Amino acid sequence: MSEQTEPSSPVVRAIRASRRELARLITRIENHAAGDDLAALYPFTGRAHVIGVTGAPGTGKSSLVNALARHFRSQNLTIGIIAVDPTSPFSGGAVLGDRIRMRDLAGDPGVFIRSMATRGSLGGLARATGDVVRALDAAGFDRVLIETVGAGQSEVDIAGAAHTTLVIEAPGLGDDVQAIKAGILEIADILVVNKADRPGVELTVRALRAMLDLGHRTERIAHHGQIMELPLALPTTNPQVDEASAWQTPVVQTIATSGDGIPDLADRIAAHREYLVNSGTLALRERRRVALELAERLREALLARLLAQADPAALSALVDRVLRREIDPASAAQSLLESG
Ligand SMILES: Nc1nc2c(ncn2[C@@H]2O[C@H](COP(=O)(O)OP(=O)(O)O)[C@@H](O)[C@H]2O)c(=O)[nH]1
Ligand SMILES: [Mg+2]
Repeated sequence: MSEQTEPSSPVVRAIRASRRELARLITRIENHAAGDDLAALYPFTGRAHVIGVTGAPGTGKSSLVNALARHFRSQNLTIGIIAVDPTSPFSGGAVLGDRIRMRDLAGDPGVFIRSMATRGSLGGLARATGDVVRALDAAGFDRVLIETVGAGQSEVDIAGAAHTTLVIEAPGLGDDVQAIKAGILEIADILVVNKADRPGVELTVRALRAMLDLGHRTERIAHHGQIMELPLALPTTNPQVDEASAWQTPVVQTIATSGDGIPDLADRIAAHREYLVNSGTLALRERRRVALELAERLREALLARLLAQADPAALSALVDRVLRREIDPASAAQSLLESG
């Protein structure tokens, strides 16, 4: 990995020197037992370009991640891959097929692949994924690819950790305009129509372009299920981000299995990164993301503190009073706050 100076942090030295140590750290992150390590590695983050790859099952996300990873490797970039499948009860989802596809990458010291276990809540999974991204970033990987199934809130959550989000469609799956969820289009920085060797590809591309033309552009940040929407056209309040520099979501055709269209897709990803940096959007998004994460962590910590202080019997009595309609839930919460 491309790092010149020896980092002062033991955990960062360890994960840069040994992928076993990196794997162990990720396990600690999944078990919520990596607080000190995450604090120690945080100053070494902020270098990697994080790319989210989302879409319905079978659209070719794993194949695309594989093809992109090979392309980046040919440019001597190091790659971290995180596969998240919250819809699967098995850790890592359709791991068998993915493993076969990834086999050629797996022996490459410039590639690190990890499937995320799916224990706990989606919010917890999104948080853990964000922390794993930080670990891979601190470990020195140039690009981090996150594969996630578009099946609900999860892809929105996980998109919050990505700088550039690719939404994958395939002909025949998504050419019914109604089937393309508006929410998933909104998180797309680049729309990829994969399986461009299949019939109906033009139809899908046209449907997506029409939907893009319909939707007004908004700048958004997703975090743990919350979406803050701000109109991108805020030139008076933020001169760095104006409409002239607004990103036009491209529609790119690929054949992941043959590699057709992959160099073009990689160019678009690089262009998006450039746009994020040059327009000031990256700094703006990072600031919002940090503010949201801080608020979320504060909320959790305050709630935990309050519940730890509360007398369980009194809490239970309060629940009973709400059930008996003697007090409404908002007033009950207020009385807890005041007694705390
Ligand atoms: N014809 C064709 N098949 C593809 C293409 N990309 C992926 N596939 C196949 O589609 C199936 C699902 O791909 P996969 O990458 O597992 O999709 P995922 O579920 O979105 O990760 C596999 O059998 C792939 O070989 C493509 O561009 N063209
Ligand atoms: Mg997959």
